[in-house]
Amino acid sequence: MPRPLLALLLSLGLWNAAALAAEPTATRSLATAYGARLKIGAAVEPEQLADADGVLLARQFSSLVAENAMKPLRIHPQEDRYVFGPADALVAFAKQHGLAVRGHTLLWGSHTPDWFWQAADGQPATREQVLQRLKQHIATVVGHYRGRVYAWDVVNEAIDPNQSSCLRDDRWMQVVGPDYLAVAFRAAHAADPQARLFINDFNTQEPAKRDCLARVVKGLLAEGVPVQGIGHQTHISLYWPSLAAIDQSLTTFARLGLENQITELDMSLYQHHDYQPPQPLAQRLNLQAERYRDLMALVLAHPEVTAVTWWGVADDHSWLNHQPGAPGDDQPLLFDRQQRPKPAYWAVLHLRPHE
Ligand code: 9MR
Repeated sequence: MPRPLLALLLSLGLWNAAALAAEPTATRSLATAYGARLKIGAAVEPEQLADADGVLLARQFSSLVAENAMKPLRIHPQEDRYVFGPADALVAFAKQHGLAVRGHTLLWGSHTPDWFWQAADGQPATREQVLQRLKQHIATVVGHYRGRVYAWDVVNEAIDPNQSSCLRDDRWMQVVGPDYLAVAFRAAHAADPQARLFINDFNTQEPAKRDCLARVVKGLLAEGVPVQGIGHQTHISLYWPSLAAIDQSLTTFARLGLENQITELDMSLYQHHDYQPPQPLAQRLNLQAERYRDLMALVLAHPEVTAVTWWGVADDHSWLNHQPGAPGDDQPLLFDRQQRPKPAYWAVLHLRPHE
């Protein structure tokens, strides 16, 4: 279908009906449409693999990430106990269906298990003890998935533009200091030299945060720390932020010679903490399609972007529906609660014609 015609259908709100009539999803997929240009991923919990979301994941996507199963609290709940089973199930599913795997995450300050900070005698753990545990944790987890996880979010949500250091004032900073980042990246690289290593954060398009992130990463690169890319979470809404801000952020990191990935994409149909949207639902679903199309066009104009991962498979399972105060009926992804393609799906699919 020619682009102008599609644009017209979109603007008339007829995209979904027209596209659905034209082609069944069973024969088209995001994975084939985006082929070698971009990995198209989704976050998933092990329990979803056996249900309709699992079928859709295998059919439409070329990559997956564990929504929670690889986080330190889940995979390493006690110093002498690793729980690999649930994450192993995701990796086995990926292998069975030919999907790549992103690893999320090796270090997330506010989500570090308590045992990291405690010595055996009940006293606080020393700096050396904490660093030793960090190295052990990363060596074990990255080693376990060596060759099977192609990219890791080594450090998640460390940046805080309100701190002079640009780093969040959490226990890692208080007990270890800024060196924890370099230690984490070096440990991950040693455990799997082929894995692509990312620093991952939200609101990377906000100028102050973007500039802080750039400063921290430049510092790491100057020390020879193996950081290959920036993970831009991209939890956005219909109304915020501007795509120009996202463009500027991608450009900032591309100029540093880094790879960019969109790692946790979703687009709320609500404004932040405002659940009285100005437009009716059908109109917002079409606006969502247009904005997803424009975002993907922007991504395609950035050759250093190598993957786009949605933070969920379909609207039946999204963290946005479990936020305090949220009505629980948000629809931020490409497929609806019955795994049917939404206008946003067709917009994203047709932007990249089958190769
Ligand atoms: O979607 C995840 C939710 O199920 C968890 O309860 C929560 C805490 O572990 O994390 C959510 O995922 C987050 C991701 O790991 C990091 N960026 C923000 C995501 C949404 O909160």
